[in-house]
Amino acid sequence: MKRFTQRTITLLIAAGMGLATTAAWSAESLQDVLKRRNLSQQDLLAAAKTYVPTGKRDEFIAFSSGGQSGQVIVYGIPSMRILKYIGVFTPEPWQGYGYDEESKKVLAGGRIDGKDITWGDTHHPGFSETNGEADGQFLFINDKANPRLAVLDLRDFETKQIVVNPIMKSEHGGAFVTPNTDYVIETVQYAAPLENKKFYPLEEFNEKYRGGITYWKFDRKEGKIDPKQSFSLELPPYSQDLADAGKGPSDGWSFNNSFCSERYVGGIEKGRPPYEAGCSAKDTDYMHVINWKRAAELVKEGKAKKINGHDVLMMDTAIKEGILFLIPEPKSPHGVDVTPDGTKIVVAGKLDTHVSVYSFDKIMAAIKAGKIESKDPYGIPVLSMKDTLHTQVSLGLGPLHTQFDSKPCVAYTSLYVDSQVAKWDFCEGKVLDKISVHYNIGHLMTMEGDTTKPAGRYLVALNKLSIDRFNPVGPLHPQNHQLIDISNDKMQLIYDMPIPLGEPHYVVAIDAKKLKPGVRYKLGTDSRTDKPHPAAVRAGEERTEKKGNKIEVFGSLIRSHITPETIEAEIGDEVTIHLTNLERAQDETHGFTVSTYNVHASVEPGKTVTVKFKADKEGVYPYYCTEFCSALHLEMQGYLLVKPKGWKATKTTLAAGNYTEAEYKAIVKKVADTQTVIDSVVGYITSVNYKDFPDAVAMVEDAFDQIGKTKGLKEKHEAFAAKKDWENAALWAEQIWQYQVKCADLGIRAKTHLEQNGAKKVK
Ligand code: K7E
Ligand code: CUA
Repeated sequence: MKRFTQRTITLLIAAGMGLATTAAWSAESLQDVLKRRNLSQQDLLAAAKTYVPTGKRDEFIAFSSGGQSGQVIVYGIPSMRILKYIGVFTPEPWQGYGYDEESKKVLAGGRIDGKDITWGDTHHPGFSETNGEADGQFLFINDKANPRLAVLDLRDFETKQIVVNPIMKSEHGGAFVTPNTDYVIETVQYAAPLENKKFYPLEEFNEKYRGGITYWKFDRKEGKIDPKQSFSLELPPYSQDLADAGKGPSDGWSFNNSFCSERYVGGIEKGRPPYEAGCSAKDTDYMHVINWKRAAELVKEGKAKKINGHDVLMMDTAIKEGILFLIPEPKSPHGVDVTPDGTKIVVAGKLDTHVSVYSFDKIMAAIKAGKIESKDPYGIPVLSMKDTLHTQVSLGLGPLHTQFDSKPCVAYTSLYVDSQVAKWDFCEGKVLDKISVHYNIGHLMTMEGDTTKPAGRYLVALNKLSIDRFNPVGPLHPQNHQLIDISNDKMQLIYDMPIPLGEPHYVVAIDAKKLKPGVRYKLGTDSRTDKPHPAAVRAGEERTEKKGNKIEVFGSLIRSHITPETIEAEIGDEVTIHLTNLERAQDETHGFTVSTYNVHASVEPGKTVTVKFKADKEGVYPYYCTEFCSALHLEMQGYLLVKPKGWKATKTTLAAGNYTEAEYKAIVKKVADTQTVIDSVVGYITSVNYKDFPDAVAMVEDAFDQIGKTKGLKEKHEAFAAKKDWENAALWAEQIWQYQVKCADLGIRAKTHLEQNGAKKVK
């Protein structure tokens, strides 16, 4: 401990004085390295395109589905460095997600039939949009297994809401956003009865099982989905798959594909041919074309039926009102993507080499002219492919998903079977380039590639198999996100990134400049509701209340101290601990846990968090801060004492330490030395225009806050010294140093921040 503090002070002094040792530069040349590591010129080019030097940042930020992990993975492009995992459908301990009361409420929104579901099969993240462009405010993501949708706020990258689909038993097509985020679209995957907990035998599949599409109303001001204003359309039991919202001229319409429109029900154990055979027998399935704007009006006019308390427009109504049409599409399609200008819809038929490009104008013309080719078994009008197709292009085997370039008419489609990306022209209908990926690509993604203004530059191939690409880690392999440079005519593969957290079906990326996340909360915020936390405290307001067998702690966290330092309970008490992080400095997060009580909180600057448990075991349980927040982090501790019923104290004094005069004097000297450091840092800060830098101002405020706490302590330790009470003298002097260290740490960080951001001298 002694040596540590000596070292700390040396470091502080060195940093404060701006002394730094220069590392000796490596003598190895670039040529040497190329040879030693067996790298080609091509490798070097790829490295130059992806390497983000230390201290520099990425151009785009990607939000990837975390697949079966039920989370979202955030990474930078082109470096492919992982920045964060965000807990969404699954508890995530680092963020306290599912271990503190506020986030438990979010997860509880995802309960189904009163039961917790602690995982999710996330597939499709989607950004909120303004006029068809990604606006960087919100992210939505679906859970295919348990039909749910989550809302993430990109101001703090936290999950704020989970909603359960009221009529679906599984979904796939979500989350697709309308151009101004009025609605988030979700579609059924596997048909089932729409009424909850209702059994019908598979023999009644055609009559009683249904598909559907839900339009979740998003309230941007509240940052939440409003289930009451949301509605669905009943659809035939044709495994509806992915969807996309129209944009520009096609705004107000949505498109989704389907497979197994054969409505085949397997049963190989009863001697019937299996699902795969029955579900791909026909040459075509159906694209669904829906006028959602009109549908929303019809719901307002009271034309919907309530199913499970939710507004559902039945097929009959949709047909009668002329808002639902089908168009044949090559069999077992997967992706459906509207072009950035909103004039065309691209569908890829997994079991067909073609992508089909439909013209929105032609679709509208056919509807207007009443050119109905046939009706499906439910009476839905079917338009003909011939009347509505713009072009078909043969790209290769297993086309799945399509994304767009910043260059007009240029699209990229993944070829699952061929393990390739095809670059092609959807206006002219011709292939432009192809590149091999490793292996079996599912989705692909270009920067802001499903908006009205794709940014081009990079493409990420999300490959299902990585086989031999990475160091082996057992039979379960990571997947491979491969980065491809698309800024030139020829595509170039430039990076392999293993994804170690489930199968990420899809990812979206946004220009990093569009994201404006905060670095601190307004003091006392409940981050999950974005409202003031009722149990927040300011410094000095901390208290513990006991009512009957309920103990409620209103505590605080600040370097390097938890208030209170002890919590005393009797066995069986219900303990609620609210903690407010009083810090304002950037990245000064404290964590909190109590030994063996399975609670954890991440308390970022300004946040208030609650943990709750029943003290059902007698004993002594340390609690501590779980983030290495400061030099005295390990000392950020306390005890929960759970006493047996009716326990009485017999000893009332704590053990005394043996401090000498020499030790006291050494501490006083240390305090004086540290003050010199602080004075020099303060001298620098006040010599520049630090007030123009809000982050620096916040740190300086925090620093003064800390040093302000030393008031009166000098008199105190000197009074004890006069009485030769060396223990109290030494410890009160030491407490001054504690505050000084925190003050100096903040000051030095403010200084560094100012230097790095070009602060100027003022007179
Ligand atoms: Cu795997 Cu979009 Cu769910 Cu295609 S999906 S690959
Ligand atoms: Cu706070 Cu460690």
